[in-house]
Amino acid sequence: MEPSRLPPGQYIPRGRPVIHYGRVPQFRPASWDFRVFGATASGEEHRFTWPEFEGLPRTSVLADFHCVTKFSIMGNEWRGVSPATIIQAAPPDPGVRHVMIWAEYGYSANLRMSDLTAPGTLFAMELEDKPLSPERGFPLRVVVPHLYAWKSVKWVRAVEYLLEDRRGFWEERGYHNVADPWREQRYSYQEQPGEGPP
Ligand SMILES: Nc1nc2c(c(=O)[nH]1)N[C@H]1C(S)=C(S)[C@@H](COP(=O)(O)O)O[C@H]1N2
Ligand SMILES: [Mo]
Repeated sequence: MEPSRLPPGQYIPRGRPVIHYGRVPQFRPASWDFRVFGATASGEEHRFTWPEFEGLPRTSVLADFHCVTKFSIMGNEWRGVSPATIIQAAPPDPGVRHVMIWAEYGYSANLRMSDLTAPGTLFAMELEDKPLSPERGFPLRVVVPHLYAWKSVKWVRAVEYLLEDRRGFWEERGYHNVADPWREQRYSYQEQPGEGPP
């Protein structure tokens, strides 16, 4: 039998919901930047302007999308910049095991370094061959298809390399630090020792 592509407790909705906390930010290309900061190997922050970021090589990912509110959207084609490209331009200190992804208005989500470098993870600029729409994260969002979608940060502006794990926006508000949909890691009370910051 084929293994199911739908994680436990998920369903396929009609249409494609848009979900976020707060307002859709304006994109201002002249002041937009993408920063890599925290525990970089050099100790320096690395900053991309919009023309620099837009010029980076792109790659495609075909992936499913699982929201903790239980809907899943199957087979999305994202296109954008591989995290490997960013990590190569601004390498982390060898002790870095975790990152914080930062968006406009201070939204954030933490990831293990291994989630950032996982094959499906992408800094996406396009969905289904079109630029992201404003409400889906234009001009840039993260997609982390193997984790619940609150980790797929829209309107992303920075990556912070962490020497110790720290909770992001929803992880501080009762959601699971790891967020693997196949293990139904929805809430922080389910965390096992070692799955979250002490
Ligand atoms: N910046 C930002 N990114 C965010 C959110 C948010 O509130 N702010 N919500 C997350 C949640 S909970 C989900 S389910 C997905 C929804 O993505 P979609 O609107 O493309 O369906 O975006 C995620 N990324
Ligand atoms: Mo969500």
